Parts: sequence; C-alpha cells; structure tokens
Amino acid sequence: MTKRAFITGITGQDGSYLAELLLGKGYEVHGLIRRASTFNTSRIDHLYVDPHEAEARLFLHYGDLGDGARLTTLLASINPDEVYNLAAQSHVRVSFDEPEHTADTTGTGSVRLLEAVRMSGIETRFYQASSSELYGATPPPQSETTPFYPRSPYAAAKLYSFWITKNYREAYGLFATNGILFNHESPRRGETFVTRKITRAVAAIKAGRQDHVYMGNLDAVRDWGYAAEYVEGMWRMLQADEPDDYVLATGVGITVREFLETAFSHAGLQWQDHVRFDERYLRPTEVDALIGDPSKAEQKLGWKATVGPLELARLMVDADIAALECAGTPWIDRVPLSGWPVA
Ligand code: NDP
Ligand code: GDR
Repeated sequence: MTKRAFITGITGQDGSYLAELLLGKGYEVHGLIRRASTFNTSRIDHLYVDPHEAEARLFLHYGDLGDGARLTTLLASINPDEVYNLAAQSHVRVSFDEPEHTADTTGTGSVRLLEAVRMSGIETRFYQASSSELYGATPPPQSETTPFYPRSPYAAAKLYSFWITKNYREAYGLFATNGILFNHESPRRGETFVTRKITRAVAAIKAGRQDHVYMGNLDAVRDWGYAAEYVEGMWRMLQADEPDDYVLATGVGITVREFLETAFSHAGLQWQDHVRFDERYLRPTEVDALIGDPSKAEQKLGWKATVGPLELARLMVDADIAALECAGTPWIDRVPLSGWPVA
C-alpha cells in the first residue's frame, strides 16, 4: 500500500527536503500552498511531474493555515497516513513587527490543523514543527526536560502549538509528536536568516558585486545543523511505536561571529573588512545561546547529525558561489544581495 503524507509549508526549506525524502521512500505527497501573485514553488519545482501523468506522486492544493474549513475538507479528501505541520511565519525578528499575524499562523494555525484532523475523522499521525526558540532565556544545554522561556512573539506562538499538540495526544489519543528542532540551514534556507544572509553576501563580495553587509548581534550562539538531515528525524518520529517529543540538534554551538569568520575565510576573505553593524537587525529581546542535547533522538530513533556548524558554513558558501556563477537567473538579480532591510 502506498503511504500518503500531507505537508503544510511544503514550499519552505524543510518542506522541500521532506517532500524529496518521502517521494524517495515511495510516498504519495500532498502539499498545501498559498495562492500568491507570483510563483512560490521554486524549492520544489524540480520534483514536479505533470499531475495528469500516471507516475505523478506529488500533488499541491491551495489553502492557508488561516482557513480551517479548507483544511478539514482537504484532509477528508486526501486521507493521509501522516500530517506534517511545517507552515509558519517562521522569522523571529519579523514576529516583533507582526505579532498578531504570527500568533494566528504559527500558533492558532496548528490548532486549526489539529481540529481538521479530528473533525475529518481520519486516522493519521501528526508532526508539529516545534522549535529550540521555546527555550529562549533558559541556558544551554537544552533537552526535552529543560524548562521553556520564550523570548519573542514567534516563540510564544510556538509554545502554544507545542502544548496544544501534546494536549491532542493526551485528550484524543492522537499520534501527535513535537520535533523540537534547533536551527537547521542549507543552500535552500530563506535569504533573511543569518546563515544564508552571510553566505550569499560572501558569494556576492567574492564576485565583486557587493562590498559589505550589515549585521546585528554577532555574539548570539546557535547550534546550526544541516536541514536535509533533520527531515529524516521528523519522519523517524512518526515511525516510532509511541508518540513523543524529541530534540534534534548537533550538540555544537558557535557564535554568529564564528560562522562569519568561517564563511568569509572559506572564500579567502576577511570578515572584518566587509561587515558593518546596523541596529535594525537587533531584537527587542534576544535569545543568547541555544545548544541542544540530542541524545534522546539518538537513543530512541537512531538519528544523529553528521554535519556540524562549521562544515555547514563552508557547504553553504560553496553553494552560493556556484549559484552566483550561473547567475543571470532573474531570481538572484531581483533580490537585493544584502538581504531585505527588515530582517
Ligand atoms: P520557511 O520559512 O522556509 O517555510 C515556511 C513555510 O510556511 C512556507 O512554505 C510558507 O509558504 C508557509 N506558510 C507561511 N504562512 C502560511 C500560512 N498562513 N498558511 C500556509 N502556509 C504558510 O520555514 P522552514 O522550512 O525553515 O521551517 C519549517 C518549520 O519549522 C516552521 O514552522 C519553522 O517555524 C519551524 N522551525 C524551523 C527551524 C529552522 O531552523 N529552519 C528550527 C525549528 C523550527 P510560502 O512559501 O508561501 O511563504
Ligand atoms: P533564529 O534565526 O532567530 O535563531 O530563528 P536567525 O538566523 O534569524 O538568527 C540567528 C541569530 O543571528 C542573529 N543575527 C541576525 N539574524 C538575522 N536574521 N539577520 C541579521 O542580520 C543578524 N545579525 C545577527 C540574531 O539576532 C539571532 O541571534 C531560526 C528560525 O528558523 C526559527 O523559525 C526557528 O524556530 C529557530 O531558528 C530555531
């Protein structure tokens, strides 16, 4: 029997890797996409097969986490074995500008999807994209038993989603899991997250297209892993005998400054020559240090990260240099190389 999965956020970084993984495992994959005035499927275009063809196993459906009725009818008609809730307003800095929208998508959106599972009456397993941002001000190392202390509207919304997922597990016996994922990055990472902002800047500076990049707090410590490996961990959580919550992390933390240093020196550049400070990139409340303890996932799921933060920085620089070399693509030319000013 072919397994069916439903993914919200399929057009995002993680959604694209997860769709790839599940298609590779023989799944039929259904993804929720938002209607936009321009195409927003660039991360999954390589997976496209004309849905009229018999071999097509990827299907996209318009919808939004703000529209509960649509989620219910969609789930009833697709009847998936697994539901992955990856959709969110996922930018921490932006959540301070748009707290209400973030609460609605990143928080209430999860209960809309859980209710859709319940109301449609389907038998399914549910994955919630929880985050190391839940730990916020609680110092590292952070594990499944570490107390939460959210420090942004984004983290507060994710905290609600964490608990409502757990509540549906306990109240209704739903196979519902929280993956508490530490930062994970890739060449597909959104351009305004710090790693990708840095590696795109390195490529542009190396190519002589740009001279400097404006950054915020360089002292923050993060445990950056490779996104392609983390989606395997999500899938493993839904294959376990019992639903539970798991941390996925590398266990290694470095500062933004160390990431900068590694990325610039990999391209033969000195970061100090090219990095300037702009306070607009600071957050009203910062999360100083996140370093995960992934031992539970290792023991119970057999999952372990193999790419650490420094190797990741080099991998992303190589990818952005290669991407710029085949530039002329309208996408790269239209996005300001230093990133949009808001984030
Ligand atoms: P992205 O920002 O790359 O992707 C977010 C996805 O959510 C996009 O597909 C986006 O669609 C979709 N989306 C946003 N709002 C809505 C909405 N109202 N209705 C339907 N879809 C919507 O995130 P990542 O792939 O990096 O992360 C995946 C999930 O994991 C997110 O929930 C994030 O908060 C969480 N997370 C991420 C971590 C990381 O380090 N990457 C770590 C821990 C948790 P569109 O393309 O149209 O904008
Ligand atoms: P984060 O990721 O907030 O950890 O959330 P981000 O890459 O935005 O920031 C990481 C750290 O870098 C500092 N920083 C900057 N950040 C950005 N974006 N731009 C800058 O110019 C800059 N300068 C310094 C930040 O202050 C911060 O300390 C990500 C998201 O993917 C969330 O959805 C996810 O839940 C968490 O990771 C785990």
